[in-house]
Amino acid sequence: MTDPHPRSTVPNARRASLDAGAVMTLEQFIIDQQHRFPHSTGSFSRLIRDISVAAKIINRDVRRAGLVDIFGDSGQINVQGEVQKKLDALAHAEMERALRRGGECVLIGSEEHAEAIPLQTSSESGRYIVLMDPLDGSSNIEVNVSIGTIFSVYRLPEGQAEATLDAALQPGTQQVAAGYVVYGSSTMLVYTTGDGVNGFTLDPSIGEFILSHPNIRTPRQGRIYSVNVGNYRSFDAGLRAYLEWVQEEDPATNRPFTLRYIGSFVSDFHRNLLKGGIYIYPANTRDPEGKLRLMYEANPMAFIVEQAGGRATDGTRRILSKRPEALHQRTPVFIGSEEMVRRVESFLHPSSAR
Ligand code: P6P
Repeated sequence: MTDPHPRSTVPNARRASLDAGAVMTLEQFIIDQQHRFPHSTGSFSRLIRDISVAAKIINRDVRRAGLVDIFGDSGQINVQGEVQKKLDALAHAEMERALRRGGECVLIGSEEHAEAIPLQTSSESGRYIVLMDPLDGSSNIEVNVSIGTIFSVYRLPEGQAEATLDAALQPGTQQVAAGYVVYGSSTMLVYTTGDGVNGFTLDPSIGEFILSHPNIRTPRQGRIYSVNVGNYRSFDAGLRAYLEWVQEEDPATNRPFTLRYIGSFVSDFHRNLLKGGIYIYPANTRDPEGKLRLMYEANPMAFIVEQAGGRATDGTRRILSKRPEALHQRTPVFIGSEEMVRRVESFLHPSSAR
């Protein structure tokens, strides 16, 4: 069987050692990647490393959630009006602490804070903006269902001295990196810098993320669809027609498809990325703009899925090309295997169908 994950983004020297069964840590990978871009100053590498440190600490807290009194509500209401879970607040605090300490980030945008957070960094370094959902799917915390962290990285525009919110409101095509951490049966960090997608599994015995999924490519076609069909009656007629189509018996197109919906975007996305599938959170009568946030959920995952050969639209437009107007704006999301996204688009816009 050919390698499902050809190691094109892993430098030859390292690939040889990988083939010999040696492990590559995230630290080594970041250094190798940095050597491949001679102009890089190491600042970007340090930023990715800072995020990975925060991910390890959040992982520790998530794994202890049932044991230490960090369960349940923090009593604070976050900007989303949702009850903020203690772990949400902790995850934000760990990311902010790591980014402040690292000194490469000038501004943070977070689901947990209404306003963007400027970080004081020395003027000669610190040119990056990090937008994040510190803990996505937190309603699953109490029932031990996997959750995740999502991050998106932009560069402070050239010539812009002050890190304002406007500097953060760039289209997704301007991202310099995007990634997520999924706290599941194991903890994985998956990210892209625009040169393919690589997945690292945390080895808790040594506290290192190990390259386990080099050069992830998502299948062009799949059989898994992830959508909250409880909202079926509030969906657009075209989407309802698609949801009828996927249930029809047709061996030639591998139908009926399989419904898998965890209620945790990072987990549904990660499974579909590896196995092929589509995640759908559409506009509906309750959420006229959809539920997911453009800047720190849809854009980073769209960057990743496109780098892995998939597709991400709002049903009409490419997610990455949308011009943001606000930090917490929402967008409908259709994301995953290219052929599956195109198929549902043909139901949403029958007149323009192929
Ligand atoms: P619903 C979690 O709150 C989240 O943002 C995603 O992680 C998840 O896919 C979705 O909302 C679940 O929303 O309305 O289906 O419960």
